[in-house]
Amino acid sequence: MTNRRSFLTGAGAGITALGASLVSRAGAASLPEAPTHTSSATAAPLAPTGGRPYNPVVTLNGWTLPWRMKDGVKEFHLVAEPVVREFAPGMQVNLWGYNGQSPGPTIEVVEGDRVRIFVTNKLPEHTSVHWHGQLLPCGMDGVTGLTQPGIQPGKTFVYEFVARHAGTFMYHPHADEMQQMAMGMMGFWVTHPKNPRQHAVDRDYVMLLSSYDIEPGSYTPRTNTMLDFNLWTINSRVFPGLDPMVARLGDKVRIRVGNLTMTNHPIHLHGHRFEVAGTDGGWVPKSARWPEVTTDVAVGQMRAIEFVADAPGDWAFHCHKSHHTMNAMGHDVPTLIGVDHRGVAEKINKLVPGYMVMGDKGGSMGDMKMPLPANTLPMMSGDGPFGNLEMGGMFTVLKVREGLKRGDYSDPGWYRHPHGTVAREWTGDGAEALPPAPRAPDARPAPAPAGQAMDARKPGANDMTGHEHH
Ligand SMILES: [Cu+2]
Repeated sequence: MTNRRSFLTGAGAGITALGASLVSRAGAASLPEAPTHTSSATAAPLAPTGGRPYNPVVTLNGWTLPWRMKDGVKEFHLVAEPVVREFAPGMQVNLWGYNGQSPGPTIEVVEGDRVRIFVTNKLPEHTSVHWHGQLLPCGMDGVTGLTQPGIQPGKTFVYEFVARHAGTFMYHPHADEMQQMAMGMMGFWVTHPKNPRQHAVDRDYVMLLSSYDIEPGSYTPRTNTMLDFNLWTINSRVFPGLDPMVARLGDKVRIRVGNLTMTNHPIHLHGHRFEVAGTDGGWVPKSARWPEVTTDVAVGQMRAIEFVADAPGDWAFHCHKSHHTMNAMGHDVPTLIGVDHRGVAEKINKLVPGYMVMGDKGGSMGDMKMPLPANTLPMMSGDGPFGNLEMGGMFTVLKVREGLKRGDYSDPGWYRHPHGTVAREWTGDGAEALPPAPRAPDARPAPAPAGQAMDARKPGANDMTGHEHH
């Protein structure tokens, strides 16, 4: 829902271009209006409304901040404020963000633009904004105490600099960072090249990684957590709350990822090979790129990966740390694989109604349907075309389809696989005889030949190396 505190005319998920009359009216005021956006749907790319042309990006489950031109300067207005963000249907979280949302809106400018950003603080404590990766005058760098005093509640500060080089950047506070970033204060920044054909791609997705520690059933992150986060988000959303990334077969696709969590994330794409084409330091020369299917995005880093979407299908895109593709859970659950607790649950159930045993068959928790406290999400959920999609957290799907319209980002539904191209249960014999399945050599010591039991093997010692349970 787009709030009319803004000068933008919100149409559903999209942000439409500013009417010229609205711009000139806003231009008359000294402080630009601060558009706000509270929908968690992916907004359509915001085409440039003036200045040099560029190919706008798409912020997954987010939006781009409109601006106004004043005397040749692009003016933006960010409002730091408490927000409510839906992580996925069924879970609302109290965060801090910008202009109605966490992450804040993406800022898009062109190399060489002079940019003026007004920052109003509606938080209960001081803040500042650091423009991560920008080459700018030191006093515009946004480090509280070092380059400026904190912006006190109710105050507005102005930052102004020239966006000197094209690339992938982010913004975040440099004031009480541990609290403010743990509460979701961050946003994406893209500086487009002066020549829109340079580094041009057909689809350009942007996302920030952040993490939260939210006790199931509660609404506000615990901000003093150092490492033990339980919700791993892309643009403050978790699967199945994340939209798919859509591409037309043959499109050149860029995905820009920034990491503002406290650990690294090996980002993995199925079915394609990509290259890291850019970092927060700039573009990687073509001769220095190598093919990858996973790239690690370390803390405080940004990576822009590029590939040709040449394989139709629904391809998983996710962090490769398996705990990061799960939603909130208790991490102190013991491993129960191989433990035979037949009958145990029934006995405990007599004492503790609702008790259930986790994971004795390997523990596909995605299939467990247990009652959840209010305002939390199953660890792994999501309905796929073949059943339960056992994923949460930093997971979404790249949907590559033939014949999509340029600029069409709507979800094309699940992939229709050509006949005979889907893994299936083997039921046949004869023509499709099952090949032998050789076993790894037995590492256990060979049993002594009969009648020569000379070595002092304790009875049952052999069992210790096996996995039998009695
Ligand atoms: Cu991760």
